[in-house]
Amino acid sequence: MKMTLRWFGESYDSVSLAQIRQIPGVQGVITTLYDMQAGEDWDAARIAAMKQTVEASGLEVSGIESVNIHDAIKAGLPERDQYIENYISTLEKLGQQGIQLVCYNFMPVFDWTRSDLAKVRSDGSTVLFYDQTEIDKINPETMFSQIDSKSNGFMLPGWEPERMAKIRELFAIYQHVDAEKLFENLVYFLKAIMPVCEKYEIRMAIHPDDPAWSVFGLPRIITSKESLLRMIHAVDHPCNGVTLCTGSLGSNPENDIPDTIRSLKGRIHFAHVRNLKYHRPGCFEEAAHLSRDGSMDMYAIMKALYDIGFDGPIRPDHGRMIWGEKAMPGYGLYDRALGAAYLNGLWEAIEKGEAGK
Ligand code: DNO
Repeated sequence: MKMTLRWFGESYDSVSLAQIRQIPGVQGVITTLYDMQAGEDWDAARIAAMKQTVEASGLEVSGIESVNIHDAIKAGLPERDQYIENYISTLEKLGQQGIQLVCYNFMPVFDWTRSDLAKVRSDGSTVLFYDQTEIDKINPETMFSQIDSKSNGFMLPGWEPERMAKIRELFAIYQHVDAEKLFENLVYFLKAIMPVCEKYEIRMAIHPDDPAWSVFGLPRIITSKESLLRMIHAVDHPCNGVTLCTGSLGSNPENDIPDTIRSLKGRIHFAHVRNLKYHRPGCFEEAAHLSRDGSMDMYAIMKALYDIGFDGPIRPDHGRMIWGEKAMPGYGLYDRALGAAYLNGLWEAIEKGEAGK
């Protein structure tokens, strides 16, 4: 595996490349052109400049998170083909720069959802928190303004103001899109992009829905081992793979993550590894990465990745906000650096334990 950190670009991130370079074992960043709207065709010169900036700091661009998918593609509207053309053109330009991993999601309207971005824990840190009973009390617009007001002034991934200004329109286009239709639209999209992925060996890595169930009545289709297997079999190409996100899949405690990892051997192209603490069904907080701080067995997760021979990029995921840091919720430096060090430690122990057998 290759340890990486997510980085939003110089104009958007409070964390610098120089800081990331000093986290032991981190070799690259997972980045994006953060101001690109879903559906836009990315500019080749900007991709090249981004790559140059990253490489000048001694790191590599290990992948893109995300090239977002326009809602016309997800909803299967007549104009989807134009947006798919743009997507293919963007992949072409990324491929020409040797960038060969793209993370994306297929969640309608929203990306990830939380009811609180700064829940205070007993250790004094703040964390992202989800409580379905809170979500049930509000409408999508209220949730957006709550999220926006707690974002520390940062633009959050998936919560771009442009997108949220059109929230009612967005809900309207999904009126006749159920889970089956959404799945068909995903397959249509993947079949269309596979040739360009094959040409440049770009690994597409779908991010699971977060949380792993329907929110505000919108269909969600990437929520379990079964749905991930269905999706990789529907377009059975090595470039069609998965971002194994433990926090998203793990929002449903019935998802057995080590077992899911083992069943996806060869098709996990990217991993987001973090821990959660369950409070009750539909309610969890994002714990520190350490197993005993939350509900997940992080050793078992890393061991499963090791056992399937996972050699792609991995990144610690959302961290707690600690030591007075002011950063985008989930994306500060300190707790993610602790997470990277911990995951590296687990990996070294597994590797040496296996070698000594
Ligand atoms: C949240 C992230 C997601 C993820 C996208 C991938 O912090 O895990 O926003 O990047 O769903 O497209």
